[in-house]
Amino acid sequence: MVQIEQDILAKNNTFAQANRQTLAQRGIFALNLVSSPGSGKTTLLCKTIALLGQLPVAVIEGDQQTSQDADRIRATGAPAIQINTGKGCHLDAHMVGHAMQQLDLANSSLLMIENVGNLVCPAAFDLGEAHKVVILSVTEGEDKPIKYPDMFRAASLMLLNKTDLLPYLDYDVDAAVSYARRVNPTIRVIQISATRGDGMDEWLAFLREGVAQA
Ligand SMILES: Nc1nc2c(ncn2[C@@H]2O[C@H](COP(=O)(O)OP(=O)(O)OP(=O)(O)O)[C@@H](O)[C@H]2O)c(=O)[nH]1
Ligand SMILES: [Mg+2]
Repeated sequence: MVQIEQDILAKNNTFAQANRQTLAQRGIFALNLVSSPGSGKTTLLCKTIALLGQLPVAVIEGDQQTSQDADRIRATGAPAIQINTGKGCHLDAHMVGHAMQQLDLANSSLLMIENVGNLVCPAAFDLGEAHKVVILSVTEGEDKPIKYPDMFRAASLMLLNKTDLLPYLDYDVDAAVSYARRVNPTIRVIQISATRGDGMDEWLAFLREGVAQA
């Protein structure tokens, strides 16, 4: 079992390295959005695309079935490719490399990859992204970072989403942040509401800064 896992990850890492090199050559800032199902990844992407203005953005969508999320992205006017993983629970770097070839990626742009919704499998797979961004919504409970630590350890940024619902919930934001920092002391946290727009300025500044550096 250990041998098989090492072989799969080694092969993935080779493809991830190739993706990373292509992205670096073209000045593309790529993010890998990971979370449990329904935390608001696609909602956030649609909102982000609407607010970004002139900055070109393309999206790779990962789900087990359907093209619903890619359809939602295309409705905003941004190019999107849907990858269906079938029984698979995560995207891998080989799939993403193919999708990158099919997408008409602009130089000096943003590439957002929405991974399959779950807090386990996507943590282990490098896609060649600059950062993993984990989205935790306030309806999921404060304790997810310590129950699924690999994902929160692998991410550079945690977006705490659906904060518009806080008045209706018994949710301790400080506890959620401190659990995240327990597994990853350097993780950055931005509180957002993808539907209402809270926190979008800070998130957009992070994206613009990333593209400028890429
Ligand atoms: N109240 C509230 N609801 C939100 C927010 N963001 C997303 N939602 C709702 O949460 C539900 C799931 O949102 P999606 O964007 O489809 O979530 P997702 O993470 O893309 O889901 P999967 O792709 O299935 O993993 C939808 O009903 C959204 O309207 C938010 O900031 N506040
Ligand atoms: Mg989605």
